[in-house]
Amino acid sequence: MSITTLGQFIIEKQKDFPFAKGELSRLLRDIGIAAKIISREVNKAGLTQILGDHGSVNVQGEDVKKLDIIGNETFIWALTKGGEVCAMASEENDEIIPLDGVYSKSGKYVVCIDPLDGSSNIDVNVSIGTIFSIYRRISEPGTDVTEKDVLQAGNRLVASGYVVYGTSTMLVYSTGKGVNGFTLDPSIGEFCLSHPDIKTPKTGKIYSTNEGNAGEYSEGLKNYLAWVKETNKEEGRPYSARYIGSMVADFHRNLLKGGVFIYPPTAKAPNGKLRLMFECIPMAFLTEQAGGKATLGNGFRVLDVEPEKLHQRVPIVMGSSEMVDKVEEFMKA
Ligand code: AHM
Ligand code: MG
Repeated sequence: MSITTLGQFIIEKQKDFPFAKGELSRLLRDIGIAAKIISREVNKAGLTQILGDHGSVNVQGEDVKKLDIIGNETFIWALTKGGEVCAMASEENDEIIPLDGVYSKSGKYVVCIDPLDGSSNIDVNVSIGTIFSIYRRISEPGTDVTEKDVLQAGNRLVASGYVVYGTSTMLVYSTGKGVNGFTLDPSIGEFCLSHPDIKTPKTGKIYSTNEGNAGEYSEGLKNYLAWVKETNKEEGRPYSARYIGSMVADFHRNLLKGGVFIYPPTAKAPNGKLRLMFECIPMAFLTEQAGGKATLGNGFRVLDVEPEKLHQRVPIVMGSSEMVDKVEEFMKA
């Protein structure tokens, strides 16, 4: 048989890190397990009353949990059991979450997650995703973990990835040696390598932004949006607008097909909407690993931003390198 499961791939790739003791491999395996559980919950969500708002009670009298809470709890459970992680930070929690597993205090790693990104799409059966990133802790293993362990720039990232719950469930990740994608085969319950060594095209025909906000965009960006529709016809045809409103799904499509994703500052969100730690850094890392670019829209690399707050937001322009350059050219002008 010629399939490679995620578990087999992780073990094979451990060779790339000669001093590795297997902790990161085990951690990645635990993330794979959490992803499978969340995928199962997402797939049956409409049948088991876990769509919609948290706070209601189901027919059995049990609390109905929102999918993003299930996602959060699943990660906390999987990473606590694993023992490689001393703390987690989640888009769902204001503060970092020290993990209280038997081995957690001496765990070398911290993990940031957005357990269910694109939440507005949950109730309408449109793709959503999970985003994760892994850092080596700064404090001594065995001591109390602090927010500083989590607030690290993306250029110190050990690994990041996402799971997209789409027409099939896929897990895509990188440990800094390229990007690989795995599709969940429900018949055997395994993620199987389906997209080895993903490289994003240098250019493409897709732009992804919430154009409903365009009235609040900078003049430069408005001009870019006019150019993609009109002037750009010189290049053959206008670009296609594609915006799902689930960053993971928008990102995944653009990664494979080529495109640019833009979430700039708006009046409502003067620093942009997307969170540095939970959304922008992990995706920027994957973009760069696939040969693309991710900036704040002014040439500054997302991975070089020194985080100040856990839930800090930043503007982002990311995707095919030539397309990012073009957006920046307009934004500078
Ligand atoms: P969420 O973390 O609350 O789900 O919000 C993040 C999502 C991203 O997935 C998506 O790119 C963006 O919000 C869409 O925002 P908007 O509706 O403002 O375009
Ligand atoms: Mg999110």
